[in-house]
Parts: sequence; C-alpha cells; structure tokens
Amino acid sequence: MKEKLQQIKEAALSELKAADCDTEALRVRYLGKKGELTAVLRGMGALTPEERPVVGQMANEVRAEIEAALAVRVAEEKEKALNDRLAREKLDVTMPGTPSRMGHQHPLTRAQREMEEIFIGMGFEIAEGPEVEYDYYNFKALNIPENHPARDTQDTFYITDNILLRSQTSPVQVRVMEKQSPPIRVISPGRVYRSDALDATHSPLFHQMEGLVVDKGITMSDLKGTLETFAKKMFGEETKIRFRPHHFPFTEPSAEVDVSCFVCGGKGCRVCKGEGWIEILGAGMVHPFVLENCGIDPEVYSGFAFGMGLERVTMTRYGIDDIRLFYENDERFLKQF
Ligand code: 2NL
Repeated sequence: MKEKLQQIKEAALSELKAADCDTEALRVRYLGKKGELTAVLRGMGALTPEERPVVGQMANEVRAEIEAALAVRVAEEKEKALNDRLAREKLDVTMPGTPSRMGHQHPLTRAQREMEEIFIGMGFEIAEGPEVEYDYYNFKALNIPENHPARDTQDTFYITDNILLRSQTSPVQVRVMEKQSPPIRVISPGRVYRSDALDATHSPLFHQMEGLVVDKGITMSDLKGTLETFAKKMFGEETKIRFRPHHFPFTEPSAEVDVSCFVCGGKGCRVCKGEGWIEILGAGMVHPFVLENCGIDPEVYSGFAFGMGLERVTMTRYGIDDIRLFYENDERFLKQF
C-alpha cells in the first residue's frame, strides 16, 4: 500500500509538470471522492492495527503534497493569464490624444455681438420681434402706405395680402413704442427679407441692426454723437463720419452716413474705391407721423433712428467681396475668422 501511495504521488507530481496539464481534472482524478487516493484509504480496512496509522499518516502527507503542488501550479497559471492580458491590453498613457475640433461663432454673429456690446455701453436695450409681420407694422405704421414707391425698393415675400416677411427690423421698434412710453433706447438686430435675386451683393435673406431713441429734446446732434461713438468703437478711434442728405419715408430729415475709410484713412484706396468714405447706414429724425401712429405725441417727444446691414458692415470690415460666402458654410471661409 505504501508503494501504491508513492506511485500516486509521483504520477500526480509529474503530470502537474506537463505544459498542457488540466489542473481541475487532475484534482478530481487524484483527490476527488472517487479519486485514486480515496480508493486507497477505503482499502485500509485490510491493514493490521499497527500499519493503519502509518499508512494513514502517509496518505495525509501525499494528499498535502499533491494539494500544495496543485496550488502552486494554479497560482502560476493565474499569474501567466494576468500577464498575458496585461501585455495584450497595454495602454500608453503618454500617447498624444485625439484632439476635438473647436468651432467658433459665425463672422456675422460676431459682428452682431460686437455691435450690441457697443450700443449696450451707451445705454441701449436689445429688442426682438417676429420675422413674419403684418403689413401694418412693416409698412403703414412707418409712413409707407399702399402704392408708395418705397414698397418697390423694399419688395418682400407675402404670406397673405396682409402678412409678410419683414423687410427691415423697424416693426420691432414700432411694437416697442406702442407698449412703452419714452424714454426709449433700443436696438433691434435680426433677420430681414427682400425679394432680391442672389448675387455677390444681394441676398433675399440678410441681417439688419436698427436703433431708436425717443425722449424729450432729442435732436440731430444726439444722432450724430451716437453714430460717431459707434463708428470709432467699431472701425477705430481715428474714424470720422459724414452725413449726406437722403430720403426715407419714416424719418425727416434723413441722411445716409459714411465712415472715413479705415484702410487708407480717407486718401482713397481699393477698399473705398478711391472715395475715402464708405457708406454704412441710413438714419434720421423719426417722422412725426410715425411717432403719432405709435401713440407718442410728436409735440412733446422727438427721436432719432438708424438702420444698417450687418453683412455690409462685416464685408467692409474684413474685405469680403461676396455676400454668398456668409451662407454657404464653407469651412475654408469660416475658418478665417
Ligand atoms: C436703410 C436704413 C433706416 C430707420 C431705418 C426707423 C425705425 C423707426 C422709425 C423711423 Cl421705428 N426709422 N428706422 C431709420 C432710418 C434708416 O434704415 O437703409 N433703410 C432702408
């Protein structure tokens, strides 16, 4: 029996050394309930009382030795599996990351925000209103009755006879005057529409920024001071402004306003087309009829208003020669701002 135990031990230990050893199967085969060692212990009844404890002790030692060797082998396999996995899943934390691309504001949005900041600094508030408007707010309230020639130059898109896409942001200011009593200081930036064919300088959709001030004792000099301050902040401190007489139905008197060329300073260059001046906006004193239409007494109050195209100002400032570039979302263009 001792030889049998010795054999079991040697067989088990040598099998454990084999590269393809299945440790669990080996445990069952030698140490399990129906295993070889158990079979030997069952046969101990045939031994003499003197032999029994000796063989029993030896069987326990053999079991312990096989168990210890098994544990070592299992631990080795575990460690090898872990090392293999670590090698396979190696991660180099010093590798450069994948950069995420940052976007930025559209040049028109930037120009609009910049202009808003300048006017907010002078005490203006921002007013917004619908892009789909009544004929009344877009035209009639602004002293442009049916069949007025200004309806031609501001031809827009009609939803019905009475409802249209606004051709300027003035209707927003008409709504402000209806609701609010003076003093009023607002700017109204936003999308406007005209029935124009798309080319390098025209678009059926563009953006405007209008401004309106109404209070007691407002004069043309307030208008000039406000626009001069705006022009210097927008185009540089050396900028001068020039008023040329003009006509708008909603202001009287009216003017077109130029800024001295910020490229050549007024000498004449490619940007100002040799003029030294660049037209940027229209302005004037709010027509008494318009004040009256909005429930403001023109005998008590007066006001000035102005309007400019955002695209035009932005194109002038950055030397952009085609308005369509703003709407095409070509990154080669947008990336430059
Ligand atoms: C332009 C320049 C302008 C106004 C807009 C205005 C608004 C109200 C009353 C009076 Cl509520 N005027 N806006 C004034 C002058 C010029 O825009 O070239 N427009 C066609």
